[in-house]
Amino acid sequence: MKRALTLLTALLTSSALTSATLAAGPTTLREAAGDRLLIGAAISMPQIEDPKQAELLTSQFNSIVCGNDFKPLYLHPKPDVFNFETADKYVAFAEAHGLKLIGHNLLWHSQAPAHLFQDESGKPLPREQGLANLQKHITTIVTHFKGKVIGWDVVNEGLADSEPYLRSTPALKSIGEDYIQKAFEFAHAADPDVELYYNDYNIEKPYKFPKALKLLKALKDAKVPITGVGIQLHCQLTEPKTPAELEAAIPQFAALGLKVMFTELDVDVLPRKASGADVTAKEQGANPYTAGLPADVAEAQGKYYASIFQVAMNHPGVVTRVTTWGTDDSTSWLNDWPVRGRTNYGMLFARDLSPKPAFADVMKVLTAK
Ligand code: 9MR
Repeated sequence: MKRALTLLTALLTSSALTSATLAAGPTTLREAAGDRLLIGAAISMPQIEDPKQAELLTSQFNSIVCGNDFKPLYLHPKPDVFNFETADKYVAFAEAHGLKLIGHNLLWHSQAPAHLFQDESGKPLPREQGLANLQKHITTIVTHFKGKVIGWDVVNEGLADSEPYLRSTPALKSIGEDYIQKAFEFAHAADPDVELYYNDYNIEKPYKFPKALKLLKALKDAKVPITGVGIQLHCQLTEPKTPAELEAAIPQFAALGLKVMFTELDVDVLPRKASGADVTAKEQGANPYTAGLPADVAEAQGKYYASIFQVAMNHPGVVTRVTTWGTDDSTSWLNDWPVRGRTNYGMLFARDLSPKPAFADVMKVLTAK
């Protein structure tokens, strides 16, 4: 009798809890997004090794991308050396926790080994040699991760900020303009099932959007196997026009038959001159919030974040993923770019991993009827 009573009490309590949870609705980003949107985070080792970080990651997010450890410099440091040891730890973590993994990246002008496209004196390799190196590089890496990543940023930041079209990179100088097309073709040949993306910053902005459209249209016209375009979205509170520009850009990318992803979202609250994410930018700048983020700034950041997620929700089936470039404020690259050593607050979670006002604002957007 006593046992039956205990059981009954337990049942009542658990069903009461369940209905309370149901009435309160989703409590995490991934629950709130459901299957409408992948919610991603860029991570590094601490996020999978530190139990608290890992708990935040796996409860809030359903996809990951490595901020650094999949880059060509680390996976392919020397012509005949490929190193998958660290990267494979993320694969194991993603598999253990049912997270989708995205590979970032196969080709970039930064964090890339010189041997791919330059001789020892720094001169561009002849086209045929550059192409052969690109093919080996991409084939080896994509084959290694076959069935383990859902998609690859195949070419990262190939468009120029100031020149009229493509960025002048070692790959461009060795192979020529079709290096982008070839990169996608080699990746597709190695894994016909994996999604392939072009990823860049500021391509929603008027100065760069036409270049992006030109490139993506040329790739589609040439029947290049590209699945989607990643708009990075390294935003600033002081650049409030982004959502309108984003709204306008998305249908035009979608009209080419591309999925659209917001791949590196953060909202910088500190003053900076550099727009986007030019890694070479270095500045001096104020560091006003070392003692904490003022409530009004946190509130403004929340509104900004919400407006970006709202744009994603406005394009169901087209915008398929929103990835924040980090998880919490302490691990964000914004603490060191473009000014070194500042206390920045670009993410949805605070340094103690608690949700910031922006988290609640994003949840409101994701759960709105
Ligand atoms: O988050 C990355 C940071 O830890 C590195 O120091 C930086 C080096 O270039 O790269 C960062 O990630 C970049 C990404 O790979 C491409 N878009 C811009 C990102 C921020 O620089």
